[in-house]
Amino acid sequence: MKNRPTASTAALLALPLMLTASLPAQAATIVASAFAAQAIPSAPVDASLNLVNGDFTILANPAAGPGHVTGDGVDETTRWTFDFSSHPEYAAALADGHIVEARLSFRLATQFFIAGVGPWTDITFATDGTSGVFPGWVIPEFLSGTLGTWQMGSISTDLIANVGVNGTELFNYMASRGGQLPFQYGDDAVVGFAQLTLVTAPVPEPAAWMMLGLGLLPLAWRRGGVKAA
Ligand SMILES: [Ca+2]
Repeated sequence: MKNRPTASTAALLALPLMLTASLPAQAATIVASAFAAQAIPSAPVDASLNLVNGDFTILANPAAGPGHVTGDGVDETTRWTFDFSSHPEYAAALADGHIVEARLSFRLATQFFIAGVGPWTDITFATDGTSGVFPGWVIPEFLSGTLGTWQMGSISTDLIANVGVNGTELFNYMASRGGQLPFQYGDDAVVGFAQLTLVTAPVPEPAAWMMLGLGLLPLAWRRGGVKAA
């Protein structure tokens, strides 16, 4: 029985070491932004053509039908890429391997209102158009106005907490592209500004859990030994 306090003390002394071993990296915050040349494109183009608007490319939509153009914020898909690679904390974020918060902010302009509200059933998600289709953030109808009159506003959400995006999958998608995170917005607003703030955090490494297991083994053996004696 005398050995018991000694074994417990050893475990207590080892605990901070094991916790330290499970935190090899520190949390980091990285930010990337995309800017439009014009909040409202002054010269829309034929619906068969793309329109490059600063960091945003508004895609052609020939299927939209007669009367449609690219750049009027009606029935069109916008693509851009968030580039985190030059952020000062990018290397620290890479060492973490996991995203715990993904705060996406937009400034949007639309003239497409139904029953006085918009944007109408718009959605945004991370994708390069062929892969990485994450759960989409359905933009709430946060603007009010009348059809044909432009209105502008800003909106923001956390894709992890509120949209259900998996933080490890999002991290892997970005890291595998050298810090580039492609995005898409559709389809009844002009994206004037977009910003994504990623907060990363360390995930416990398998090695740390192994150390934890190995650290407890002698303790269990000792306690068993005491009982047998
Ligand atoms: Ca259009």
